[in-house]
Amino acid sequence: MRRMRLPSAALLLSLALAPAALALTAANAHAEARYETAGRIVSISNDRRVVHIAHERIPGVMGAMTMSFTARPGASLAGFAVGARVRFAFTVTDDGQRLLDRLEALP
Ligand SMILES: [Cu+2]
Repeated sequence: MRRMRLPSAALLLSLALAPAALALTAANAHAEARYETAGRIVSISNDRRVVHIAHERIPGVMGAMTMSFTARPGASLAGFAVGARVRFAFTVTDDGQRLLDRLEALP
C-alpha cells in the first residue's frame, strides 16, 4: 500500500509546483525593459501624446530607426518641436508599448 501511494504523492507535488513554474516563466517572458538613447523628433501627434523620434543605434538592442513613443499619463510633450535633438529614456511594457520615461532637449 505504501508503495502505491508514492506515485500519486509525486503527481500531487508536481501539480502543486506547476502553477508557480508557469507564473515564473510568464513573468520572465513579459519583463519590462528600459532603454536610453538620443535622436531627433520627426513628428508629434496632434494630441501631443505620441512622438516619432529618429533615434540612434541602441547597442545590442536595435539599430538606428524611427519609432513612436507615447507620453506617460500626465506627462506632456508641450514645449518640444519637430526637428529638436533630444535625449530620452523609455520603457517597453509587457504589452509592447513604448512609454517615455524622460525626454530632454539637447543643445
Ligand atoms: Cu527603435
